Parts: sequence; structure tokens; C-alpha cells
Amino acid sequence: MVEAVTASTPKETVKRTLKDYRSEVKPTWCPGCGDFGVLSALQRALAERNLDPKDIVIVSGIGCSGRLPEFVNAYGLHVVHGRALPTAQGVKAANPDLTVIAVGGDGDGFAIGGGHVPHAVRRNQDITYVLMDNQVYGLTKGQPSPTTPTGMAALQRSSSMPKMAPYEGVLEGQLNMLAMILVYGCTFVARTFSSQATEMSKLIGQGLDHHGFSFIHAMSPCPTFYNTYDPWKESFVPLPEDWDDTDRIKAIDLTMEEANEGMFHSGIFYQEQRPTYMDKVHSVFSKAHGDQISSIEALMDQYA
Ligand SMILES: Cc1ncc(C[n+]2csc(CCOP(=O)(O)OP(=O)(O)O)c2C)c(N)n1
Ligand code: SF4
Repeated sequence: MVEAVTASTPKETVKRTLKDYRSEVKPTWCPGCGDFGVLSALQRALAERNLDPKDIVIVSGIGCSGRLPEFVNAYGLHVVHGRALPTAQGVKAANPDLTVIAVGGDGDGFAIGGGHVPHAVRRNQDITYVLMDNQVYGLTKGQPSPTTPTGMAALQRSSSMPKMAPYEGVLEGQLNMLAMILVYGCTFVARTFSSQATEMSKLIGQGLDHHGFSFIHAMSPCPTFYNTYDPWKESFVPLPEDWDDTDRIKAIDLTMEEANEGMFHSGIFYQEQRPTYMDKVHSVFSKAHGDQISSIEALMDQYA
């Protein structure tokens, strides 16, 4: 007997697999680049959530890492250097139903784009920012970035410091990205390593599930210009099992200790629930309009 299809009959759910999130463009990264691990971890997190590719927008700035959106079957925006976050916030504000992900490198995010980070964080838009940190400018061939360790002499062939490097290494101080993002007030902060694919995928997924701005510090080596695979394998340790991820001050302290001891913890440093920017916009809207106009969409329709 054929059952009648009614309005209440649930629609057939399409079960997607990993290949549904692969675009036709093959990655152009160097062999062994950590960004391959980040790409597959992100694709896996999307597949596990069975998200419809047409509802996903990935926004990137410029850099090797900035190429990532081309390799994912989803909407992608490859924008001006350092401007992934403002663009991603605009996309989310225009259509809050979309899953919006910003990606990019340490140079893109914390050098030229560094002024945008605190404002994206304090707005707490529901966006996931995957920061692919290789501690170097990869695309432009090996100049030091804001996260290159001070004194690093491995970049001595860098064209930006040809005489200095063999004697002193990198002269500038190294930014502590996680401490900064925690002080800015981020509502979800995690770190992971591209060689630990399962954990990276899990943490990116938890960032996607978080209602608010999530920051994933995805450490992703550049074997061509600054090969950190071996030292990072040694220095990555999971956060303690009894880690309290609701204590922001403790999380900041830990990032300072790490900087002194040359180690990295992986896992969720901090998380809390707070209203997002769009939650607040909707709340203001309903106070201002009461029952007269049911939604922002209805208000906009008046001008259509
Ligand atoms: C306005 C502007 N300034 C400088 C550049 C040159 N540039 C392109 S990518 C880049 C840095 C890339 O480093 P990072 O963001 O760490 O990404 P990676 O290539 O390491 O993934 C720079 C300085 C540019 N494209 N546009
Ligand atoms: S230069 Fe470095 S960051 Fe860029 S693709 Fe090659 S390995 Fe990756």
C-alpha cells in the first residue's frame, strides 16, 4: 500500500558524505603542507553535520591558507588581504541562516587583518574562524609573521632580513594569539594541530556548533619555508582532563606559561554562552516594533 504524502510527512533527508564537500579544484599547496590536514578536518566536520553545501559560506583573505575555499564544495569568497572577518560578518548579518566560516593565515589574521579581530570577537556573531598558523608568510616566500618566535634564525633566507638573520634571527616580539583572543572576550577558544586530524575535526565541529564567535587556532606547518613538524609533535600536549573551560583567567595564564615553556596545549581552552549580535538585533527589533511587524524580513519586504 502506498502511503499518502501529507504536509506533515517528513521530507527525505539526504545523507551526505565527505565527497559532497570536495570541489572539482585540486589543492595547489606544496606536498606536506599542514593546510591539507585543516581542509580535510573541516570537510569531515561539515559532513558529520550533514550541512547542505548551499547553506555554507567560507570566506578567506590572502595567503596559501586563503586558497582553502576553492577546494570546498560550498559558497566561497576569497577577499582582500586581512579582510576575511569583516566580510564574513557582513555575510552573516545579511543571512543569519547560513553557516559562515572564516579562514586564513597568521599574517592575514594578525598582521594586516589584526585590527578586525577584536571587533569581530566583541560582536560575537555566530561565525567560526579557523586561523591556520604556520608562524610564517608562506605565499610570499618565508618572511617572518607576527607569530614567528623571536630570534628564529631558520628564516635566514627570508628576503625581508637578508643580513640580520644569521646573527640575531627575528628581531620582533612574538604575538600570543590565544592570550589576545581570550582578552578580547571570545566565547569559544580552541587549539589543535593539523597532524592530529581526528581531534582537529572534532574541535572545528564544536566551533561550528557553538552559538557565537568561535576561534580555532589550527596550527598548520609550512614545510617549505619553516618546517615545524618535528618540534611541534614534541611540544603538543592535550589540556589536562580536569581542565575547567569556563575559567577565562586560568586560560589566559596557561597561554602565558606556554609561551615561556615553548609548549602547546590542544583542546578547548574556554567557552561560554552569550547572546550573539543577531540575537541582540532581534531583541531590539521586537521591543521597537512589538506585534506590528513580525520579523526583520517582514520589515524589509515593505521596501521590496
Ligand atoms: C594589501 C596587501 N599587502 C600585502 C600582500 C602580500 N601578501 C600576500 S599573502 C601575505 C602573507 C601571507 O601569510 P599568511 O597570512 O600567514 O598566510 P600563509 O601564506 O602562510 O598561509 C602577504 C604579505 C597582499 N597580497 N596584499
Ligand atoms: S609555501 Fe608553505 S604554506 Fe604555502 S603551500 Fe607551501 S607548505 Fe603550504
